[in-house]
Amino acid sequence: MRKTILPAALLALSVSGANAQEVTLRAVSSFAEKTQFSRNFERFIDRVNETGKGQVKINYIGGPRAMPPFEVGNAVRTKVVDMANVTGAFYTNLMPESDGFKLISKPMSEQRRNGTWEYINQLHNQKLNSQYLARQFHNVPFHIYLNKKIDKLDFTGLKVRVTPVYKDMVEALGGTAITTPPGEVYTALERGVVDGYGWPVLGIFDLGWDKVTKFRLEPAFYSVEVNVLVNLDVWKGLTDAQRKVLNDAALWLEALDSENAAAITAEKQRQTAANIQPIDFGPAEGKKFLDKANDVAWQSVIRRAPESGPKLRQLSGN
Ligand code: 173
Repeated sequence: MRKTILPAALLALSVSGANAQEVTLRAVSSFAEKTQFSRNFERFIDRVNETGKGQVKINYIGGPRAMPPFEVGNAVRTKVVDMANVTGAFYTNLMPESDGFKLISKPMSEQRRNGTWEYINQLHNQKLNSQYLARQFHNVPFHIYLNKKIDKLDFTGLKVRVTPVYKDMVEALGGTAITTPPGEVYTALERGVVDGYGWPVLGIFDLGWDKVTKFRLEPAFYSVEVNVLVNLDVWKGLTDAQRKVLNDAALWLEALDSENAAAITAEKQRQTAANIQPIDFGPAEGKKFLDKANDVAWQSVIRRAPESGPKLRQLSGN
């Protein structure tokens, strides 16, 4: 009798032990499900759920249908959710220097080597009670898209939908900046509430905005950043093995950036085919535009975050 009971009891013990070890993390995205800036995060979730079986599991609650995008940063901070896919532009209210991340364009492999990741992680620990697990979309810049043709780089009389990413720059060019989450852009364009909007070079087709967009202003500027954050109390409560699953998947996620260049080429062709025309005033005007965009953004970051802004600028190398 004993011989048969003992292995069964041991088996039961080890199974319940494994169950007790597996942690489930609730995750949200600040971008619509299955669209450009959620897609890689969703792949990351699948990867964690595969490689972390029995240790860590991510329960994906969803995108803006589950939570308004501008509330996502605070939700990670207060542990309303355990993990989020969110751009710094959406939590500048809690961390003004997060508006400076768009000005840091080095690849993550380098940022992890040269102390940038560590510094930005400290800022997230302190101000957002979170671990800065990963940053995505290296080498993906932003554009201003317009429905009115302009004949010089001057936005006087134009209303442009913004987030903190584009606000200073639109205002520096004389435009009126109107802040909205992505979910309100289509209707604002359709109704003529705005004459254009800021958005990355990728992603407008996922949202149907190609149907309400006429022009793409050149040149592209800044660098998209979409971060994976984990609530810091949750992070500290994980085992080393669980943290390793997440860190390994984070590096894998950052390596997906090698797909970006081809995606941009394809997207621009698709925009051309959709009759979205470039507006381009040539290299000299383009350089003035980029210098101005860079200057006004750093000035604004340093004004609002005088302790950390200069350090971020130094790390950025621009
Ligand atoms: O335009 C936006 O909503 C925005 O700020 C952003 C940031 C990163 C990726 C996509 C959009």
